[in-house]
Amino acid sequence: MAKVAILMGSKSDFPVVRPAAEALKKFGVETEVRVISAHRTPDEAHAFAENAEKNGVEVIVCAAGKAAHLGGVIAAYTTLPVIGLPVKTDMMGGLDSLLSIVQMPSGIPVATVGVNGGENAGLLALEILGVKYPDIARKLKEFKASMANKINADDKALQEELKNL
Ligand code: RP5
Repeated sequence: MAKVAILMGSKSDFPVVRPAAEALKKFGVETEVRVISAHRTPDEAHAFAENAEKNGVEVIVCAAGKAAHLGGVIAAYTTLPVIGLPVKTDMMGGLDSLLSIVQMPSGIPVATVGVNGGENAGLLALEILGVKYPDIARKLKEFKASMANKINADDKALQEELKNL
């Protein structure tokens, strides 16, 4: 069974992480969700990253805010794909978190989703897993088709409304 780890720098990040965990659960992916901080528990971050692959983890999502170094630190110790999830802060809507995660030095990539983009972090993890697991790839195709159906239905309904303007 596919396995994803979702790490967050603080329990206060959980509301942002929740949609990622929900997306993965919906697709039947085993998920380990942990509070591990690059700054407050650096030894745990190091150990987690170093052991992740042998513990069966295939993708790691790292949510953090402010000087958000969790994704970068985890990526430094593993070759597993790391997805950064910047958490919104009072500083310019989370620009501090976003830049801390996305502006990695060459050689240590962290695939970064938008600020508070929990669902997209989960979906991106699923797309990575879909390369290996045909069932996940098939479910993603169904998910995209249902989104397209909804947008087409909304467009149709809007055209009807516009006739009465
Ligand atoms: C970061 O600092 C965490 O990821 C969190 O977003 C931010 C604030 O943490 P708390 O002060 O709420 O614990 O490490």
